[in-house]
Amino acid sequence: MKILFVYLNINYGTPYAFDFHFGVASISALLKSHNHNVLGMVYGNRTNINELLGKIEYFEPNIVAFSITTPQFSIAKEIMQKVKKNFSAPIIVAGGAHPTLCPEEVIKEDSVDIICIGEGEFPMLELAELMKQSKDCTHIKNLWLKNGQTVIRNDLRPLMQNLDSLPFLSRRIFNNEKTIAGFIMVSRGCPYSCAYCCNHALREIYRGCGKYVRFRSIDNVIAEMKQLMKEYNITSLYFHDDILPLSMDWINNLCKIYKDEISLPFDCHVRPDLASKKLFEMLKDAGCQRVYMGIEHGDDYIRKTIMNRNISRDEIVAAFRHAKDAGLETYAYNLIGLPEENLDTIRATIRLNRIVNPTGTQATIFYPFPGTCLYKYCSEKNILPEKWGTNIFDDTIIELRMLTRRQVKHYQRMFSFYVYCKINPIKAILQLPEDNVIKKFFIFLLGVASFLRIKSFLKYAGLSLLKHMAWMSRKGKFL
Ligand code: B12
Ligand code: SF4
Repeated sequence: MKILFVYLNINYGTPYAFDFHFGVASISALLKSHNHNVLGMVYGNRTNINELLGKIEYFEPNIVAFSITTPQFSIAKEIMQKVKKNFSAPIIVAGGAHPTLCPEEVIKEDSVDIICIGEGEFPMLELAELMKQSKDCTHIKNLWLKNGQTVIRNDLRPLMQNLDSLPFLSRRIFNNEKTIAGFIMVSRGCPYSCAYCCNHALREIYRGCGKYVRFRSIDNVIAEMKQLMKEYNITSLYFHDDILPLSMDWINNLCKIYKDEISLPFDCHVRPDLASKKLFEMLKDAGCQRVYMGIEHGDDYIRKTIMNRNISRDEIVAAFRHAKDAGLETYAYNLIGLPEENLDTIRATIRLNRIVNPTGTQATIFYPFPGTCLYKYCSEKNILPEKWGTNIFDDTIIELRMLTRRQVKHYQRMFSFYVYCKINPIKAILQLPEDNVIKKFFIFLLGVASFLRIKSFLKYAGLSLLKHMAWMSRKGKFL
């Protein structure tokens, strides 16, 4: 069978563009290992619908499969409609976070033939195999299919417990393997229940389907790393897992073997309340250069009660201190624009960032993902949007009682400037958005200063050379 995967990545642009999808690459690898013909396409800001239509015309896929997150869904609908209007042959499958969390909303789209809830590897393989043999596909677990006017809603299959049984990712699927070669995932799921994150909602969907948090074996992870070193000559690794050191035993073993057999610099995500001096020293010793940690919010009530993030200020401060003591760089994640947010609570987040003084920091704008506790909270307070926004760096989509849209946008853009302005003014200016006049002027001044330095150096070097030549000629050395 021929399958074209389309990963929707619109308005998730620079500087955070990431034109790769782990899930799609995993499904593709399994399909390829069963001799199906798979093609991938990233539908980004610069993609034109005609490019996609052209690809379908040329490749003639049996299935066009879209991977969709909630912020992409409104755009996805338009694109899928255009594909359906232009081609009657390929069936359209929608999978990913949004169809998993909001299946009824997605299946009711006329353009969508099938949706996949949850993990897509084996449902897609079964679909491709049965289609190839022209057999009935209506019973495939994890899939909802349309049969005339009715929708067949199949049950979920158990979560894959042995992640090692999957082939390594098909990294070439989007033709950008050089950029993403060092990106790796070694686990699935997270056991915590932060109210803004989809993990508790996904865990609820998978209730009764087996263990939600799963890790690959260390041998399997090391084998993939060795393959990446051989095939792509990678110079560093970035673990994209929600939290890498969830189990101390697992991370301990990984670090030991990693140090001996891989020994490349790497970055990973750590939850502050799991951090300790011992953990960071171990990570550093294995080659870790930077840890990403969520401060998330500086106001205790918002962090603990609204966000259900049961981590104290002291734990946050200690985690960053331990990381620095171990010689690691740190990067802080923060959220602004939460329900009950006001200027004082945003400032509390800025102040907490100043206290921990991370190497880098960013704030994104709260987005109420369906199925999460905070979505329900926003729904009860009647502050949900009528239309889904597309970007968590751009604008708030909920109505805030105590803040205007402009204020939220302003603090998102200027967040790292405010954090560093009292600690390191030069760094603060460099953190300003690219289009900021002060930043532009500062960079111009830096340019002038370095030009003058070069000029005075040249002048000095020229004068010294002349003096030296005069001395040499006085001594008759040129004769
Ligand atoms: C790593 C990660 C990223 C990485 C890489 C994402 C990527 N392109 O692969 C980066 C940093 C780039 C990223 C970006 C974003 N992410 Co993100 N990300 C994750 C994370 C932590 C893991 C995802 C992952 O790779 N899992 C492992 C793979 C194997 O599983 P998977 O992606 O879920 O795919 C499986 C199934 O979903 C399904 N599937 C997926 N696509 C398709 C398509 C078809 C056709 C089929 C049949 C099946 C299928 O099969 C796959 C294999 O089993 C999850 C959290 C989580 N625990 O899931 C959030 C998560 C997916 N991200 C999320 C969001 C919102 C975003 C961003 C909008 C903003 C942000 N938070 O930074 C952008 C959106 C980008 C976009 N274009 O939509 C949300 C999605 C919520 C929602 N309701 O849509 C999650 C759930 C986190 C959260 N907030 O709770 N993300
Ligand atoms: S710890 Fe991180 S990944 Fe886990 S539930 Fe909380 S926000 Fe989500």
